[in-house]
Order: sequence, then structure tokens, then C-alpha cells
Amino acid sequence: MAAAAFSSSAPSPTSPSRLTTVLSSSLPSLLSLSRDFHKAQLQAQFKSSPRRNLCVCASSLPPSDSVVTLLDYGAGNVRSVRNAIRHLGFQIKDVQTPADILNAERLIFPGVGAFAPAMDVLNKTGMAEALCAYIEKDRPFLGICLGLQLLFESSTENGPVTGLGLIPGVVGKFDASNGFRVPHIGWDALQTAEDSEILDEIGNRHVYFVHSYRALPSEENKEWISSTCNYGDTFISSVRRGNVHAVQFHPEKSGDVGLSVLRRFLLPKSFPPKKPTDGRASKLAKRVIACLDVRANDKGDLVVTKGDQYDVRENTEENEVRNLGKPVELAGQYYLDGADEVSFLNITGFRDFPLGDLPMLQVLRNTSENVFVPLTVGGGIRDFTDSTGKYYSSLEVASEYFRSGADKISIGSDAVYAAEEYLITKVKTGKTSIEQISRVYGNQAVVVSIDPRRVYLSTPTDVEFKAIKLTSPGPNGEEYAWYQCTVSGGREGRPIGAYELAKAVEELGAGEILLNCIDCDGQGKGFDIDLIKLISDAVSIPVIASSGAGAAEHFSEVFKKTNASAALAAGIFHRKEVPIGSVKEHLWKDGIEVRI
Ligand code: 1PR
Repeated sequence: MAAAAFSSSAPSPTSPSRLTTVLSSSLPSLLSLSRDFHKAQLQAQFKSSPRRNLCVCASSLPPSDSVVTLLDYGAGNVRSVRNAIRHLGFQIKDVQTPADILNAERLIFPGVGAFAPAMDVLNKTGMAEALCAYIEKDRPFLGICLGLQLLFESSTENGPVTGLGLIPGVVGKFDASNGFRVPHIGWDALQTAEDSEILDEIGNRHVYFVHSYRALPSEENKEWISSTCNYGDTFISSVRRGNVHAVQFHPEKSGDVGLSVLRRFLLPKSFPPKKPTDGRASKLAKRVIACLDVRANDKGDLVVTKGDQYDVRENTEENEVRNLGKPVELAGQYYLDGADEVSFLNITGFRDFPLGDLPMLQVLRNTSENVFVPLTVGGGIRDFTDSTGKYYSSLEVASEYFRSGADKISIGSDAVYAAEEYLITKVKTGKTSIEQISRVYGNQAVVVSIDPRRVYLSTPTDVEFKAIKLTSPGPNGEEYAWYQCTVSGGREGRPIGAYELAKAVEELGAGEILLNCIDCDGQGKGFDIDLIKLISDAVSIPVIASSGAGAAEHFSEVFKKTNASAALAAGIFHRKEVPIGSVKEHLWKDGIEVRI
């Protein structure tokens, strides 16, 4: 079953994403294509064309206003870009040879992954030269995220690494020492130049960023800059010269406003120059995330469920799994309601092999067709050997989630085991799921989900783990507690605290922490402020506060009293007690920047 799940979704030798194989040559391979043949074919096609001296040949496709050429080299979730393009009524032609770039009517390059492997693929396949030639001819081009960074001279990411060299400047890492969390994840505001054109509908509204590296404005590149963004320092959020555009943010993940950027690129002549906007964005917004705990019920249907301190069964004679709705429908509704992200947690993933869970992969695929904000999926991400003895690495499991539409994956139990070992050995083996996945997809794509439970203490020195003084004493008047990490959906306590775990996983390469609290889960009495303050002060990556939201006021409280970057809730949204819009309005009135 598991193997079938894999082969059914791997690209065939004739599928559009054959370029994937070239990138995957540096990865444990998931794909069974003859990549040497493919590389040789690409190189042969391009060998005789010197850089900067390419001629544009007649396209083999009939010219069509509705075709977009997409350069996908297979390093991440390009499914969202595909979905957004299709949603706007366009067809996609995948680049398979450098000539496809030269023949493109319009080209979108959604760069994903790290700078060095991307340049490696572009150079080895001849795509780098084709891209330079295409852009120098002022052909319609839109680069996204890494697709912007690669246009610069070089990057310090695992480098220095030489880029395409079309724009003067070096891409460097954000500086976390000034108190700004890195990666820069979330919805931020732009300062747009006069003639930004494709950005015309953004105005004062937020767009979604997720990156650790950025290019800075300079005298040499100022003619390219169409917008900047402030995050610690002012960085380049988009460039434009003639028909060539590139954006550091993700239009395909920026809701309606992001779709307007794509639409204006694809249909440049169809819009009036500028539309008034009603936004009020000024800085990075605090995120409101809707979480869907998903599992099969006793009839085998995949349902959204919700626990009460992680117990998801009804308190009735039948003891059924609580059923709060269908995953794809609810996710779609939360997107329309204004959720800044949607998270799926496959809560029985720890005991089932997720790649055997075709419905869950299908949920992701279907959701990503209509939901244009980031999607996170967690549950069961670990190395796995199936009943036939076939081994799958956690990277392979994560890759399947990314291919199915996830933007980030979330690791629970496996992160606990990895952190325990790291704290004992102090050695980064490079083999943990966190390290493997962040190396390939970037640390911004790796969330660690922590499921801690309060352990009350009379004195803080009673344990070897970080203990804190509680704002409200425990049931027997205890003034202190430590937060014990659990695995397997809270079933097993482990010898590691949430504080120690958070610091260890940050060192191992996690890009974000989803901080649950079993004591507060489903209680509706508010977030565990003591815990969230402890962890969000201890790490420099973003922390998502989770568990216990029962009212809009609880979101204000967590953002005012802690350094959480986002707050997640499940029950109040599923039971329709407090709509997402009301939470956002409340936050806005309370002076907290949110995306409205
Ligand atoms: O260990 O890598 O397989 O990941 C399993 C994932 O599933 C973990 O992220 C873990 O948190 C989650 N999980 C496992 N069992 C449960 C359960 O409920 N029985 N759900 C579970 C955890 C917690 C939150 C919840 C918030 C907000 N759910 O995500 O949505 O507490 O709820 P509220 O607003 O209603 O209070 P692995």
C-alpha cells in the first residue's frame, strides 16, 4: 500500500516535472527516472549556444494568450503556484529544455529551496543561460522568492554562491541579533514605488513572506526596485524593469491580493493603472491560524476532530471519535473567513505510515486548489520501514507532503527523540528529520510541534529541567512547574522539557515552533501565557501559541504578554463560537497589527 502511494504520485518520465530529477541528484532520491540521460539531453540541446547569445526559435506550441510557461526544478511546493495560475484561467507549459524558456510567451519562475542547489541545477541544465538571455530580451518574466534572489550577483547562503548576475547586489541573511525573528515568516507591508504596476492592487495590504535571506537596496540596484519592506532593515521586496518582475513575497500564498499580482502579470493590459485600496498594513502582522486535527473515525472516514486535553472521543456510550466536519470544506471556509494559515495535524500519524494514508494526501491536494494561504501538515514525519522491509526516510515522507500541497511540515514525536539525543551527544548528525528536511527545503519549511504537559513543583530545583514560577498556583498550591514533552499524541511523557526541546530544535534547524499545551487544549480558558512567554523568549525563531483559546480576548492577551508571532485555535472555530473575522477585528481595535 505504502509503495503504491509513492509510485502513484511520483512523476513519470514523461511528466512535466522531469527537472525534479536534476535537483534530486543531490538528495536521497525519491524518483526512479534516468537523470543522467535527462541531464545529457538538456546539455546537448544547449551546448552550442554561448551565454548571452541565444536566438529565440519559433515555438512548437501555437502562441496562446492563455499559456504560462513554468520553470519548476522540483525543490518544493510549486503546486500552489500551479493552482493559482489555473485558478486564474491559464494553462501551464512546463519547462523541459532551455529552448522552452526562450520560446515562452510569459515565464514564471517560483524558486524554492536553497540558493546553491538551485544555481547548480540551472547551470548544469543550461537553464541559467537561457534565463539570462530571456530576461535580457525584456520578455515577460515573474520570479518568486528564490526566483528573485537568483537574479542577483551572489548569495551568502551556504556560500558565497554566484547567482545569475543580472541585478547588482549580494543576497544575505537577516540579522537575528536585533531582536527580529528569523526566518521572516508572515504577512508584512510593502512600500511600493510609483510604477510597480503588478503591485497596484496591494496598496496598504499585507502580503505573505517566508524567507531567511534577502537583498538590500543600493545605489547600484535602485533602478530595479519596485518595492521594499522593513524587517530589521529595509530589504528589496520586489524588482521590476520593463516586462521583468520578481517578488520576494509569495503571491500564490497572499490570498486575494496575491492573486491580483499574478493576474496583473498575466494580463497586463486588462487593468486600469491604479485602484484605490483600503488596507492598513504597516508592519509584520500577528497571524491567526486555524488548526484542523484530522484522523479516520471508526467508520474509516477522514474527519476533523477536536480533543479535550487530547482525548478526541465523545463522552458517550458509543465513545465515537468527535466529528466536527470535513477537512477540505472546513479549510476552504477558514480561508474565506480570513485565516492567515491553515494547519492539518494528522493526529494518528505517529502510529500509521502517512504515505499509506492516501486520503490525507488527497485532502492536501484538494485543499491547495482553492486555499491561497500557507498550508502546514504534521503527523508521522519520521524514518519508517514498512511491512515489506522497505525503508523511507523522513525526508521522503515530507517530500510527499510538499508535493501534495504543503508549504510547511510539522514534526512532533520525532523531534523529541532527536532533541533528546542531541542534548546527550551535542553532535549534529545531519540525519535527524529536522536536519534532513531543513537542509533541502529550508528551515522555514520545518515546524516543530511540541505537546507539553505541566508538572507541578514545590520548588524550582526539584528537577533538572527549566522550571518557572507560575502566575496561578497549581491544584495543591504549587508555585512552580516544568513542562514535560510528550510523544505519540500526549500518550507518553519523555525526559525532556519544552524549554530544552525548543532550544535544541532551533539549533538543529527548525524554523518555527508550534507550542501546544495539553492542560489547556480544548478548555477555552485562554493560552498558557507562562509557557508561551518562556519559549518565545528562549528562541529566535517564530513561536505559534496554541491550545486554550475561548474568546477573542485570549488572542490579545497572548500577543500583549508574550513574544508569540502567531496564535492558533481549533475548537472555537469548528464550533463557530467566535469567527476568525471577529478575532481579527478585536485584535485590530486593541492596537495589534493583523491582516484584515
Ligand atoms: O508526533 O509527529 O506524529 O505529530 C502528531 C501531531 O498531532 C502533533 O503535532 C500533535 O500535536 C498532534 N496530536 C496528536 N494527538 C492529538 C490529539 O489531540 N489527540 N493534536 C494531537 C494536538 C493540539 C492542537 C489543537 C490546539 C488548539 N492538537 O493542535 O488544535 O490545542 O485547540 P483548541 O483551540 O481547541 O484549544 P507526530
